[in-house]
Amino acid sequence: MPGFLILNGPNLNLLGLRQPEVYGHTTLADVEAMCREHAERIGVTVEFAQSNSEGTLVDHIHSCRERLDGLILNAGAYTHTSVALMDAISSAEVPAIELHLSNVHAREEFRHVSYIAKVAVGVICGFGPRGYTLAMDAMQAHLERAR
Ligand code: DHK
Repeated sequence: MPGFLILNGPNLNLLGLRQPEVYGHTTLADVEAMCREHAERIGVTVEFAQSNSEGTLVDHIHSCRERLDGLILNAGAYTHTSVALMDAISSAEVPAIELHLSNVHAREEFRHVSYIAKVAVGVICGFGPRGYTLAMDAMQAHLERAR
C-alpha cells in the first residue's frame, strides 16, 4: 500500500482560529481526520505532521527517503522563502505536491513565489481543506502513471 506524509508548516497548528476569513474554521485535527478517512477509502496509508521550525520540516522531509511514496506539503510561509525545504525534497527523492488552503495567486505578490513548486510534481491551492484529499488523489494518480 502506498504511504504518504502530509506535512504542515508554520502557523498551520492554529488552523480554525487563525484568520478564519482566509483559512476557514476547520482545524488541523479536522483535516487530519478527513485525510485518515480518505486514506482508508482510497487504499493508502498516511502519516501526518506539523512543525513551525524549518529544520524540523527538513528532517520530516528526509524521513520520506526510501520509506514513503509521496509527500504532500503545505509549507506555509516557508513556501515563499525556503531553499532548504526545496533542497530537502530533491534530497529525499520523493514525489511532492505543494498544497495551500488559500489561492496564493489571488493574494499578495510575495505569495506568488514558490521554491517548493520548482521541485514538486504539481500544486493545489484555493480549495480549502478539501485540497488535502484532492492532493491525496492526485498523488495516487501520479504514482499509478509513473508505475
Ligand atoms: C498558508 C500560509 O501560512 C501562508 O504563509 C501561505 C498557505 C498560504 C495556505 O493557504 O495554506 O502563503
